[in-house]
Amino acid sequence: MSDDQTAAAEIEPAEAEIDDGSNNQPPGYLPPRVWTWEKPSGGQFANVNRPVSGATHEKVLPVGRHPLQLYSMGTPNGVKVTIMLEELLALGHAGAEYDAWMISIGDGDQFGSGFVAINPNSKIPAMMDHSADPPLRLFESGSILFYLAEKFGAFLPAGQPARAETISWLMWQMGSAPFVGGGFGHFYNYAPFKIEYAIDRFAMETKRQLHVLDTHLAGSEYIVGGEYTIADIAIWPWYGSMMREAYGAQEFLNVSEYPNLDRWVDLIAARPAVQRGRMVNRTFGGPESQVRERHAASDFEENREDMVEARGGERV
Ligand SMILES: N[C@@H](CCC(=O)N[C@@H](CS)C(=O)NCC(=O)O)C(=O)O
Repeated sequence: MSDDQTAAAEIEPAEAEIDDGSNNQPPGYLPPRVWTWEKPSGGQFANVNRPVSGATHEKVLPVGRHPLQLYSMGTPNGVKVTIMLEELLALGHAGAEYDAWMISIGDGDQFGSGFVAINPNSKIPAMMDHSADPPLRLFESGSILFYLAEKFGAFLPAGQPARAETISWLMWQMGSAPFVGGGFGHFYNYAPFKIEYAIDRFAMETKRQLHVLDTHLAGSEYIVGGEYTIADIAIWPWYGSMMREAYGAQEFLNVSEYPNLDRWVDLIAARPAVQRGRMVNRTFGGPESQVRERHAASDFEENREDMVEARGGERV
């Protein structure tokens, strides 16, 4: 069989398995010839999911005083960028000062016209660099990390093979985590009911990925040898949270099987810039762990959510 034939065979519909639909979920369900958007899909986020792209409303985004303007939320994808910015500032790169504005994805802020103009894909994080002429837009967390690493010459090794290895792991993270969040997390936690087939499929893949990292980290202090890079910064928010608290699934996934990954999760978590970065644009956890918007380093001392709440909502 040629490669083309193999590929064609792999995308043939599995007709034998769907025949009369009696084994399907719900029983009797058969996919129509043409899918149409007739009802919300159910589950968390159903209110914001649509089968089309583009803006749903006019909304001009605020612009602060720093060159870098981040529009984001403290999810794992958002936290990658705030950790990177805090790390750059900790290294002394004053040009990495930034304003971090809240985009509340549960409220549909990602579909405002100003946000869509920066990211046509309507997902956080998105960023503008106003120090470029004309100002430059950035979307996709991996691309933002890569851009910042090149701009400041930091956290991306200059020489080979370390540079290639860093980019390989960065791309691994970008390609792999959707199976964890959009796959496992969705069906284990957010779906309106539990589907064994879906949970089995994505638990299998999530554990496989955790094992990839655990095996690699058995022989490597950081993701790329002895050097902390954007590969660590990209991987830690997703896989660190899978090891610690995400979806309340740690026992289910038996994460104690991954001691090398466990060591690395603590190693990264101990970094002060990581601790600051994960607080930015955060909307969950205790109010003392949240800095909803960040416009200056002093926000960590003055505008934590517990302090803002104590002042009746006033930021200083
Ligand atoms: N590949 C993208 C994924 C971004 C992404 O999925 N962002 C989520 C939050 S973690 C989002 O904005 N969801 C809103 C939506 O889907 O409407 C990246 O890494 O930047």
